[in-house]
Amino acid sequence: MAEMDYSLEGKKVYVAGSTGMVGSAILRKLAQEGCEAFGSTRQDVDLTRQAEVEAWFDKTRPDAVFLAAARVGGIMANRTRPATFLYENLMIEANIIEAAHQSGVEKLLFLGSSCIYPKAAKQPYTEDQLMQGPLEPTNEGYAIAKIAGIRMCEYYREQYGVNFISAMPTNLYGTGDNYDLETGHVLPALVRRIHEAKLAGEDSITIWGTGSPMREFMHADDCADALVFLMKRYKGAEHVNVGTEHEVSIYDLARMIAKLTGFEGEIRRDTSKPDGSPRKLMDSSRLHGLGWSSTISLKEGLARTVEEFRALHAAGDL
Ligand code: GFB
Repeated sequence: MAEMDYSLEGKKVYVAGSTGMVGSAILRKLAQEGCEAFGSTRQDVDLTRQAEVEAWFDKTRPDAVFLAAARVGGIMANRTRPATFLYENLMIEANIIEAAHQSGVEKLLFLGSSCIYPKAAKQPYTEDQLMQGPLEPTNEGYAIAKIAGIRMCEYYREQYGVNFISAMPTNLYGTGDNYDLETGHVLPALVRRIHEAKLAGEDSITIWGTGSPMREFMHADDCADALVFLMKRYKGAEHVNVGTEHEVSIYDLARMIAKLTGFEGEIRRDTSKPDGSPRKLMDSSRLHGLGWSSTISLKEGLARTVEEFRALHAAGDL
């Protein structure tokens, strides 16, 4: 296992994005690390506003920062609102990275996404393929913002000598996900659509696209575990891929969800909707080489997610 670089014990640790799926998973994980972890809500600080972010860092004085705040969404949200995805993500990253530097933060971990890699990159994606070709057009705005965040961390390291690192997780799902059918990612959208079809006694559901794209899904708790590991044990300039190295087609994902929800109807395809990237498998050997590996299989994570969704749905809490 890689040597300890930064002990979190006794440290003040700010999780930007703590109300989101990944940020809340990081906060839960930090509860076992002997540190004073805290997040923020939009009432505390609007992270797209530089003066508010500076005031927040002056007031809270964190030692370490997880930058998990972002405007995120599924393929349709990304495709129809590229200006919002580019603008908000650039502002959040720039404000937090600069404020962290100004206030003397000891270590910062920036979170990106697997969509930073070129559309035609070799599979599985290795870290060195960044900026080697054009991006997938359906989420180019988001990807450009995330690439800028990676470069900011690298440049701040070079210019100021700070210990800022970046991690690129694969497609995530888990507790606190967005179950909206229009703006959400594929996994929560299919859990909702298939569960509701089962309850309504429908004999078919329709997935977007051809169903053949391949995706690598990781549970947010697994990802949070990897991120805390990296915060403690990684100090390199280059970003690190965070994935499980297991992939599944969208159609097979729908079949797994159908099995868990007891839905026995037909799975149809709406090919007027976009497929996006045909495949997005990441090479996570750098992370594995440091001594971390995933523990939540898709089967187990999906079963947990379907149970959580059932409870939310029954309580009318969506
Ligand atoms: O998670 P998702 O929306 O985004 O998955 P990406 C899109 C894939 O699932 C496409 C298919 O192949 C869709 O055709 N799909 C099938 C559906 N049914 C549905 C459905 O009901 N809802 C949705 N959303 N998709 C995201 C990026 O790309 O990946 C983000 O948009 C981010 O920026 C994330 O980087 C990791 O996997 O294509």
